[in-house]
Amino acid sequence: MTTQRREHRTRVGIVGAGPAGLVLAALLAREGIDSVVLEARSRSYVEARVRAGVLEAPTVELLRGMGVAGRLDREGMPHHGISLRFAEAPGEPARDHRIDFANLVGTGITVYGQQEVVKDLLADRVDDAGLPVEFDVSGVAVHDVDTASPSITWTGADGAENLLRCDVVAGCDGFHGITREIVGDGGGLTVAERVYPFGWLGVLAKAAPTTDELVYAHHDNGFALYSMRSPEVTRLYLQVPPETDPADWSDARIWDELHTRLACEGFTLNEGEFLEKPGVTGMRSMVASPMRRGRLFLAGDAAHIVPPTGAKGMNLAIADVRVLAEAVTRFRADGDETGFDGYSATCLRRVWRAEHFSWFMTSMLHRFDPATEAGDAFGVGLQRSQLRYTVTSRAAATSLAENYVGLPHGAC
Ligand code: RFL
Ligand code: PHB
Repeated sequence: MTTQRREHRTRVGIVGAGPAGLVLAALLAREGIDSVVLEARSRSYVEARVRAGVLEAPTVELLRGMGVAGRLDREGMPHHGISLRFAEAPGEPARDHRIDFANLVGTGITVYGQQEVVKDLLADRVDDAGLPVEFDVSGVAVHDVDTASPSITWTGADGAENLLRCDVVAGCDGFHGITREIVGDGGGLTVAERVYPFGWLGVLAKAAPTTDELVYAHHDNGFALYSMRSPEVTRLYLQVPPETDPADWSDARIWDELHTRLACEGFTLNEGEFLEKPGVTGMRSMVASPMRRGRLFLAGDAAHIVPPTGAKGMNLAIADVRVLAEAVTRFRADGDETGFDGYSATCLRRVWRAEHFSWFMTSMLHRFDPATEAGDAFGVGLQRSQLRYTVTSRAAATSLAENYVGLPHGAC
C-alpha cells in the first residue's frame, strides 16, 4: 500500500518553535501573513525547557506591542540594576557594587522565564487563534532555497509524509538544527567561533530570593550567578570545568560552593529543594554569516551563540525575527526584496555588539586557568582593574548598563 504525501502551502515555513520561531509567527500573523511552524519536540517539552530569564527593555516593548505581554506584565519582575560582587584586593572580603540601570540609562530589564514567553506565545497562536504549530515532527528537510519556491518536507507525529511549499523558509531551529548547514552547503558560510574553557552548572531551587536584583560574583574559586524566577524560586549558576558531569555534584556540594562564592557581608543565601536536575551548559561564542541563502533565512541560535553571561541569547533571537518579519511584510506588499537583501547585515550589526558585550562580561567575571595568559598574575590584575573601573567610572558603568538593558532595536 502506498501512503499519500500531504501537500500544504503557506507564505513562510518556520523550522523551530523556540522564541525566534514563535515570535516570527506572531509578528507575521499580525500582518495577516500565513505561516506554519514545525517543531521536533512536544508542546509540553518546549514549555518546560528552563533556559533564559532576562528580557531586555526592547524585547518587553516588542512583546507588549504584539499584545502578548499580559502575564509578563503581571508576573515578570522588573529590575532596575544588577550587582557585581568582588573583593577589591586578594584576601579582602567581597562587596557588592551596584550598577544602577535606572539612574544611568533610564530603563531596566524584566526577569521572566523563557519558557513562560514560549507558553504565552503558544497560547496566543494555538489556543486563541487556532493557527498551526506541528509538534513532534521528524526528518525535516529544506529544498530549493535558491529558487523563489522553496519547500520543506517532514514526517508528522502520525507517521504521514508532508510537503509544504512556501515563499520563504525561516531557520529558527537553534544551535543543533539543520538549517545552518544548508546555508553552508553553497560554500559561502563563514563561522567565527570561541569556545570558553568552562561551563555553567545551573540549578533552580524552591527558595525565596533574598535580593531584588541579580548578583554576578567574581571569586577565586570561579564565577557564580545569583538569579531568580519568582518570589519563591531562585536560579543559580556556578562556573565549572566544561566536561563536568552534574552527577558528580551532590546537592550539598552545590550549596557549599554557592555559599563560598556568593559570601558577602549582609547577604543570606536561602537553600531549598531543586525543582529540576542540575545541568551543565558549555560556553561558546559563534557567529555564522551570512544569515541567508536565497529564500532561507537563519534567526536566533541557528545563526549565533553567545555565552549566557550577558543574558543576550533569547533577546537577539527576537531582534532577528523582527527584522525578518519586516522584510517579509515589505516583500508581500509589492515584491520588494530590499528587506531580504539587507537582512543579514542588519542583524549581524546587533549580533556582533551582543557578542562583544557577552565576551566582555565573561572575560571580566570568570576564573581562567593560571597557566594561561587570561588567568596568570597579569591576566587577573587586568580583570580586577576592569571590575574596579566598571563600578567606579560613570562612563564605564553606563556602557555596561546600556548594553545589558539592550540598545534600541535598529540602533546598532
Ligand atoms: P531555541 O530556543 O533553541 O529553539 C529552537 C527550536 O527548534 C527546534 N528544532 C527543530 N525543530 C524541527 N526540526 C528540527 N530539525 C529541529 N531542530 C531543532 C528545537 O526543539 C527548539 O524548540 O532557539 P531560538 O528560538 O533561536 O532561541 C534562542 C534561545 O533559546 C537562547 O539563545 C537562550 O536560551 C540563551 N540563554 C539566555 N538568553 C537570554 O536572552 N537571556 C538569558 O538570561 C539567557 N540565559 C540562555 C541562558 C541559555 C542557557 N542554556 C541552557 C543554553 C541560560 C542558559 C543556561
Ligand atoms: C537566568 O536567570 O537564567 C540568567 C540570568 C542572567 C544571565 C544568565 C542567565 O546572565
